[in-house]
Amino acid sequence: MKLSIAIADTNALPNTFVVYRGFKSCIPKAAKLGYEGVELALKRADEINPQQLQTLLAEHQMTVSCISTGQVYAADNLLFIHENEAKRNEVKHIFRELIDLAGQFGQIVNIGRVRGHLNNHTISEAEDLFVDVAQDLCDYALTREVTLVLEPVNRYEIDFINSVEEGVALIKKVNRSNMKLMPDVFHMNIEDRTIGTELARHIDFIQYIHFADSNRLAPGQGHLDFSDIFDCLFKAEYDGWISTEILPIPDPDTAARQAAEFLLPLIKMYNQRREDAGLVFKDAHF
Ligand code: LER
Ligand code: MN
Repeated sequence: MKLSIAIADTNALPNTFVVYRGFKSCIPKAAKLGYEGVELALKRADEINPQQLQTLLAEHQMTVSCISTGQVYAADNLLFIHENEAKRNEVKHIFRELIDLAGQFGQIVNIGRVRGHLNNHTISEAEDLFVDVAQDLCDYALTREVTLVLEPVNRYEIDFINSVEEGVALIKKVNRSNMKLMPDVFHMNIEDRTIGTELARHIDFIQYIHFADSNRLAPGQGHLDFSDIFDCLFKAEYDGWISTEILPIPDPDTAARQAAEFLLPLIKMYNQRREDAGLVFKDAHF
């Protein structure tokens, strides 16, 4: 298990859920705090200069854990289940470019709120539209060895795919080996019956996890039971990324430091426990 942190470009919209803004200034800061990965929160692939990013990552011994796409939704209201076919094609085009970038960096692209709102669709119409776009993109992503991960998001932000159970049911409908789940424990605290047990129950679908506390502050600043979450993940043999996606409160540097100070010792213990149990080389998520 490794720890990552979400970072967006300096010009990201105010409602972008990231701790840090600015790759050049924040990747070094995150590395110094002990993070091993950076989740690139992007609107378009051309926000990244691959050569420059490669140099920056190498210099600070960091890797990209994932490319997340909240801004594709927030900036242009582009949705997988948009009723207008031209808009759906536009989102596919943007995602193909992000998938190309992920082929070089991280091999994972998330689908958060960009899946869309129900609006006038019935659930079954929305699912059909989603499956169609997701299958098309998964087939493209397979050629780049990239996995798409669907993130259930709580009901106050979106009305389509709120719980882990709903996410898994839709992933089964997409029926592609590179379509997986990205649970976020902040959303699970609102939508799911339990957190740890539910993660363990669906472990075969889980490729990546977002961590924040109950109030979306750094883990340790709210009332989620992280020792139970780690325990359940251990028993389920999870060995992927944990990514810190928290509010930059009281300020980005403090929030990032609080999360690292709380999570890194727990992750160290977790990895030691895995090694003691002879599990370390079992999984190849990284
Ligand atoms: C994004 O990862 C997230 O958790 C949502 O609440 C916003 O897109
Ligand atoms: Mn999230």
